[in-house]
Amino acid sequence: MTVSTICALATGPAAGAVSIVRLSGPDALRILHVLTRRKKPFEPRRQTLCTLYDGEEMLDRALVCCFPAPNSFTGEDVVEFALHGSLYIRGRLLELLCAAGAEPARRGEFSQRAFLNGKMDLVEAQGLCDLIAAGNKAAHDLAFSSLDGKLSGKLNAVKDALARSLAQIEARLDDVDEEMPPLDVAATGRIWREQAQKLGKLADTFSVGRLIKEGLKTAIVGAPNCGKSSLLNALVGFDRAIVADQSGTTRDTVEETLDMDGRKIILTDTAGIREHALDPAEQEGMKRSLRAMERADLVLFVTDLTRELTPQEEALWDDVQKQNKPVILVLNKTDGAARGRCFLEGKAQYSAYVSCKNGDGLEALRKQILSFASASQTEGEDGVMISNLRQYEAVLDAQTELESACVRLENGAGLELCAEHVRGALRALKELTGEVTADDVLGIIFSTFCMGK
Ligand SMILES: Nc1nc2c(ncn2[C@@H]2O[C@H](COP(=O)(O)OP(=O)(O)OP(=O)(O)O)[C@@H](O)[C@H]2O)c(=O)[nH]1
Ligand SMILES: [Mg+2]
Repeated sequence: MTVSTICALATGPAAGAVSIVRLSGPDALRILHVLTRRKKPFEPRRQTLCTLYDGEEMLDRALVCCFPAPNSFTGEDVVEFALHGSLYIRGRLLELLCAAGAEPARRGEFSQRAFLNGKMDLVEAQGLCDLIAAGNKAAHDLAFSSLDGKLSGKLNAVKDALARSLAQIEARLDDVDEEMPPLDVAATGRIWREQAQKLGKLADTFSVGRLIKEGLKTAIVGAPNCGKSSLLNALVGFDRAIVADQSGTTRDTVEETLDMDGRKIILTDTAGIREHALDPAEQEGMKRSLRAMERADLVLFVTDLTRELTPQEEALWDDVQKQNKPVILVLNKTDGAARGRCFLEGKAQYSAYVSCKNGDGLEALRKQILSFASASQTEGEDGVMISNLRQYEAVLDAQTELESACVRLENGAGLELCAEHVRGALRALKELTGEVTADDVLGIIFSTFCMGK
């Protein structure tokens, strides 16, 4: 199959001082010479200032850099054009590149080629995609540990151990004359258990890895007028939601993302829940509140210390408990005249006294929220975590297969049967790193990448 030469804008879509257009494939260098009319070869990996021609006219004076194969991002001949960042120049250059024989790249196609040319495995490629999307330090660090090969390294270590023990078994299965010493069953079982445990630990990091990558979805719920919108505003630091004296101010959910100490927190303020809605809009608002609560990773249940608890609030509290997710009871309006202690406090595992009016207690609440977004409990000592569902499922698959292998071995099953499970575990891990992933699956994975990458 002949490989095409692809091109795309690698920088953002807006006009800026500089834009970068990338060209990769067997025709890249030929096309570069056509556009620059230069006869001499370009020095590899050094920027050269040259004129790009559009027919007889000059299109731009640009810095051009060549990366001849295989020492390039994709492993193919690559050319990068650093252009003046006008929308016209970049658009016209892409047209000229296509006229000279290139094709527009699909999403993630440069990374896909890098993967196919052995420049990185699938886990590292995913890390690269996540790195570009990372909006805070934690997500950045997480992506970097994948891109850097730390996650792949762990997976490869497990793969190697399994491949070695599989080779031992297969040698025995082939050994019809029984010349080899018998397999050390106990030692083999130990190796599989050990590897299954490693995979289990890695799978456990997904809950936190996912939160770091996607953000901690935090729903602020409670009765009307208890100060939910005030709390949202206090936490985000500006007047995001309308705050008013009357009950039933917030109707639609109000979402705001914030960076708390390098962690992504997605706060959702909701309509207060009460027995009788004033109108259909409030009714719909309350439905949305419940939905936001169901989707949340963490619930902030706000109550107003200056009021008695209503039966409706108690019922809502019970509903929240049924969701089986972490809840912080936020006792608001500590600046006002308290009506005794809120009896919910005894029931709550986590609580915080705050005043959205004067800011008291907010710092402590912030710390509590952060503890749910932070990786301290499950993060591996090396910060290597799984943050992607596909990876998580593959690791779980591999772990399950290995555990089945251990059980079979302990029950004295034949080696062939055990080996089949170990092969299953190996297959799951190889799919994860991309050694045996089907083309259509690869296409789907890379299509989630950004353009020009
Ligand atoms: N004294 C005092 N008043 C507060 C505090 N927090 C909020 N309020 C007041 O309580 C009233 C309701 O605040 P909101 O933030 O709109 O309450 P809400 O829970 O969003 O109300 P709905 O959207 O109607 O459900 C407003 O008058 C706020 O100024 C607080 O900590 N202390
Ligand atoms: Mg409100």
